[in-house]
Amino acid sequence: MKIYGFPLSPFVRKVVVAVKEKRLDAEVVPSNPSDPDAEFLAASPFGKIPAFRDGDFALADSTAIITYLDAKYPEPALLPAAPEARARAVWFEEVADTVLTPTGAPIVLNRFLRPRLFGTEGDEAAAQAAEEALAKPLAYLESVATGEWLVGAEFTVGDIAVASTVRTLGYTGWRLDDAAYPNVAAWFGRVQQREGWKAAVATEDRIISAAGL
Ligand SMILES: N[C@@H](CCC(=O)N[C@@H](CS)C(=O)NCC(=O)O)C(=O)O
Repeated sequence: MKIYGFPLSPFVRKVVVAVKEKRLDAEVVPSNPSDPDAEFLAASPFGKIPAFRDGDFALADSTAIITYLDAKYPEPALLPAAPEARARAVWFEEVADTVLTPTGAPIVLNRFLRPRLFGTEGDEAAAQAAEEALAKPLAYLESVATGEWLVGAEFTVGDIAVASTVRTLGYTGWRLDDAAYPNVAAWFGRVQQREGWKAAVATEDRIISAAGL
């Protein structure tokens, strides 16, 4: 199994965590959308990360890849069986992918990618505005993160996606305000204690340090 991408991306990390939660083995192949090679492009026709290969089967997009993984390797399930829980898991994945990540993206771009990777100056005003805009999705998550996991008793793709975005923001120096968001902070603490998460972070740390970041 191969995962193409760079685990600084919350979308790539989602797949790495899902693989580790399922106790599967995958090689993470560092792949750069700005300098794609043929093997990566064969799995990701639009050059986006993550991409994935399992034998002859290749696919891109974190949601599509995790859908495949959960169907092919069902234990432990990341998409619950009960209709309500399954839909809520996908909802939280969407909150992460389409609200939290894009809202926080100017922080990542202007406080990490531009100054650390691209060697250009970040737009601090844009980062500051994004930090303020994060209050709305964080307040929402605070109001619902009252159980063990976001959907309740089951750890799901929704937990993976939201936690993955929080971790990427951490690369910029941004920190979750524990006093303002105690439920989210306690939930994130529980995610970080999971063996699958810890294994994914260990893989990530190796890749980031090999890249000199
Ligand atoms: N919906 C996609 C989003 C993937 C995505 O936007 N990845 C970004 C990195 S975080 C990317 O590849 N950007 C480069 C590009 O769009 O060329 C997923 O869930 O995998």
